[in-house]
Formats: sequence, C-alpha cells, structure tokens
Amino acid sequence: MREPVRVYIGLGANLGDPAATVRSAIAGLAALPHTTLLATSGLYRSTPVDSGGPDYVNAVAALDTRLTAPALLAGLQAQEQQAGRERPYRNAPRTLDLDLLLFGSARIASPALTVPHPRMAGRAFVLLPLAEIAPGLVPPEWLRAVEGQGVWRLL
Ligand code: A4P
Ligand code: MG
Repeated sequence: MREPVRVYIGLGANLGDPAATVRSAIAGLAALPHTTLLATSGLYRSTPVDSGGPDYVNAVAALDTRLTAPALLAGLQAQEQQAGRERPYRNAPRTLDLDLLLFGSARIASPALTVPHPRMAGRAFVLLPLAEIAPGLVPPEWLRAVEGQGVWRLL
C-alpha cells in the first residue's frame, strides 16, 4: 500500500447555491476512497477572476490520500460531473470547480495534470483559504501581491 500523501484541493462555485455546493463537495472529498479529510478552510466570497457571472464561493481542503494523483484527479472530476448533473439548465456553466493545488511535494506536468496548480500563486481566492489551514505553504510576499483582490471570508 502506498504511503499517504498530503494534498490540498481548491474548491470553487458560482452558480446555484454555491455555499451549499462547496459544503457538499467537502463531504464528497471526505468520502473519497483511501483518503482522510484533515482540515477545511472557512468559505470565502470572491469576485470572479478572468471570468464573469456571480461572485464565487471558494475554500481549500487538506487531505491525506493513498490515491495516485491521476486517480485523485479522476475522483475530483467525477464529483464535478455529479454537481453539474444536478443543474437543470441546458448548457449551464459548471457549478463546481475542484482543482488539485498541491500533491505532496510532487511536480507534475502531464497533458491532464499540472501540479502545483499553475495559477494558484496569483489568486487570493486560493491563497487566503490555503493560508488559513497551512500558513507555512503561503509565502508572505504571495499574500502581499494579491492584496486588493476582492475576497471576503464568510462567517
Ligand atoms: N488540469 C490540469 N492540472 C489540473 C489541476 N492541478 N487540477 C486539467 C485540476 N485540473 C487540472 O479544468 C480543465 C482541465 O485542467 C481538466 O480537464 C484537467 O485535466 P476544468 O476544471 O475542466 O476547467 P476550468 O476550471 O474552467 O479551467 P482551469 O484552467 O482549471 O481554470 P481555473 O484556473 O481553475 O479557473 N474566480 C474566482 N473568484 N474564484 C474561482 O474559483 N475559478 C476560475 C477557474 C476562474 N475564476 C475564478 C475561479
Ligand atoms: Mg479547474
């Protein structure tokens, strides 16, 4: 059996009831096989970055998993599909985004998977919730660089 790896997942939603979607997605992460949910950040409201529509709800979760990175990604994508299928509108945009931010100290560059997530360092909606549960992973200069992006922690 593989040793568990500490991984961080970024969650985002901006359609339907995004807070409820993110909360149920966290429950879905906890139910992944060979995986333990260790910590979740609070929920954050954020203005869309490089996209339109309503504000997002974002969060970050820490897991220990014995899954391989591709198997974990497949589990995340299955959960995205499931959230999408619950939406009644034709051609509705995706209602749940699950990004694999970090997979231990692995660096992965395959066609299907890039880890660390290539855009995480410039995004306050990732860095603030990540810093809440893993402050050592977020250099202070990264946080300073994203000051001013619209992100608010929800109670
Ligand atoms: N993929 C490669 N690396 C990864 C990874 N580390 N984690 C591939 C997850 N997927 C990864 O992703 C497209 C493809 O990326 C997948 O098939 C997978 O093989 P997707 O989730 O289908 O599409 P996407 O999320 O629209 O694209 P992308 O490029 O992941 O977008 P981002 O960068 O995730 O941005 N603004 C706010 N405020 N909050 C948000 O959450 N999210 C986005 C999405 C834009 N603006 C936002 C937010
Ligand atoms: Mg994505």
